[in-house]
Amino acid sequence: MKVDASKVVRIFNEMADFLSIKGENPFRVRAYQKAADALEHLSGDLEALYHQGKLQNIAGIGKGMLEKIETILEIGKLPAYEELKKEVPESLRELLFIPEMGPKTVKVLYEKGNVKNIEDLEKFVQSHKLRNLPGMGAKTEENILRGINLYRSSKGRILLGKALPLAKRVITELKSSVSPDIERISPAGSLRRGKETIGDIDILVSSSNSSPIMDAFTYLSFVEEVLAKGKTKSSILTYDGLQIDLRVVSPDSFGAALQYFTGSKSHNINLRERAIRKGLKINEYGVFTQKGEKLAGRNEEDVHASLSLPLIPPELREDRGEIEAGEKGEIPELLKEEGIKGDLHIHTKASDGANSIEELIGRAKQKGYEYIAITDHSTSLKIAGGLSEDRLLQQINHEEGINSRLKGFKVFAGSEVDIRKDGSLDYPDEVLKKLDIVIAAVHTSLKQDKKTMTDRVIKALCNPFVRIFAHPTGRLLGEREAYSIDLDKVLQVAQEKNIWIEINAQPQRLDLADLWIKEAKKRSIKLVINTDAHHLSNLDFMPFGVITARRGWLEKEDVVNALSLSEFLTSLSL
Ligand code: DGT
Ligand code: CA
Ligand code: CA
Repeated sequence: MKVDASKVVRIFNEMADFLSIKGENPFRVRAYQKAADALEHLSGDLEALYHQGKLQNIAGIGKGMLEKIETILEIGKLPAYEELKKEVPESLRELLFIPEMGPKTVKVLYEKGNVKNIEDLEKFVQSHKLRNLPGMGAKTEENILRGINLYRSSKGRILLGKALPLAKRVITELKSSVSPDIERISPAGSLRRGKETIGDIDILVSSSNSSPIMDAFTYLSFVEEVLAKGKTKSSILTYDGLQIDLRVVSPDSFGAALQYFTGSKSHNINLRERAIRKGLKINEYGVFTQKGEKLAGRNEEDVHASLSLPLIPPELREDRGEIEAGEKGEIPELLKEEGIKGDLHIHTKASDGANSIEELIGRAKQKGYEYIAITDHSTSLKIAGGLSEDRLLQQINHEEGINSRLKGFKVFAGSEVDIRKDGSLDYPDEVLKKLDIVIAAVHTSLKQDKKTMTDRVIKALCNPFVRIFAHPTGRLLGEREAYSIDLDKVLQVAQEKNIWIEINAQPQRLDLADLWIKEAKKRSIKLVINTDAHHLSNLDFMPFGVITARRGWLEKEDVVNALSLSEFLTSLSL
């Protein structure tokens, strides 16, 4: 059987965790992590690359790792991994996912406190036994308990940024293996609605011959386990622990099924009530009259039309007034991916990015952009290679030079300026005024109380040179909660001062979140969708930001970087 890269990635990541809990040499641990990282970003099929002898050229895969990959490809498993799994309890790994819990702590708690899993950890902390260990106090207890809650609430949900590429892969692979039997195929569920995290992936197929499709689905190379296999529905589990549900329906009810399985549940309930009020019945097979006459079912558009509604975009189907808007003919013309003309938050190797300005321009042009802003970190963010004033001035000069050679494309001189603890900015005004785009952002002292944080941010936004407030809540999905901040007040100031609020397109951030985006729009605040790229490939995060903007009901007019270069230049001088 074919071995998918995701299987090797999982084995290597687990090896790294097990070894680190055992307290093994950090270099060895790192070797596994690096190889897993490299394999995760592999372009091409693992086995094919291996047979072409191309794996050894990939950075991160050394000789030792190559041999291990070889073993897995040959016998389907790695003996060293099987051994480790017997030695270290599997549940200990899970403890590493709790913020504040490093491998050393896990090891100590296991050996000294017999803490084997999350439940043990919770009891251990609640009974204040943790305090007896060196370096641990009341603060650590609090942080760990908060971490446990965060972990539990996100457990089993994965990022849109991970689910979407996987779903696309499933669709491509199914199409290539059983295309004659597939009439139509589409994602459904929360994935189609573009939610920031996904519980399971739902895919819907229209076909009159389901069995070859179900066969192909359950034999996809990344299937770890087949949970169910039937004529109309099958479910699988992938190597990265993700469930995918595939439903096959007949072509004449595809539209109704797509509406039903896209949800959300509360959108469906509202829609059904509307149908009842009109004396109709709606289910996953179609829309019917009392007498059982079928009015619609083949296309989603017809399903909505039979209820006197325009097609409601999936991203709006969260029961947030979309049906009422449809009724009044007020469904917005949502922003499209092609509408984006630039990216205004990008790091280069001058700070903690990986690429040069020139490389980034190349990629941006390929995307059809007309401008980008280079926004490296400011001085005091030392860990992120923040630029001193001198280096920033040099960078501005360099950018001027580049611009003099460019036609129809512009690089804006920018900076992601740290908002210091007291709300002051990390460069003096004389420096800020030399920049085209000043982004203000919080990176440190994230645990300040709500009032202190809010005042701090507002003070920064009142600086006349600040244009953008980036990743406004600092959340990292599944990893770190938003810092406490009064967004209502911050938006009020943004509105007064014409500050653009960022929708950060990094899959872990998607910050500002959909509900607040909608609120910002209501107050006529402009938003800007940025990738915050630290690597060329991160420029590809843009679609996740666009989906999130659509979930916030945004149209082209609401988004600053949907302006053409000349329009954008005008808006800059306003
Ligand atoms: P998830 O997977 O937790 O991210 O969220 P969804 O929305 O994808 O939920 P899922 O996978 O349980 O079900 C997919 C869709 O199927 C859901 O959005 C709406 C529809 N659906 C599922 N169960 C029900 C139900 O009991 N009633 C109604 N009206 N719709 C349902
Ligand atoms: Ca789902
Ligand atoms: Ca599902």
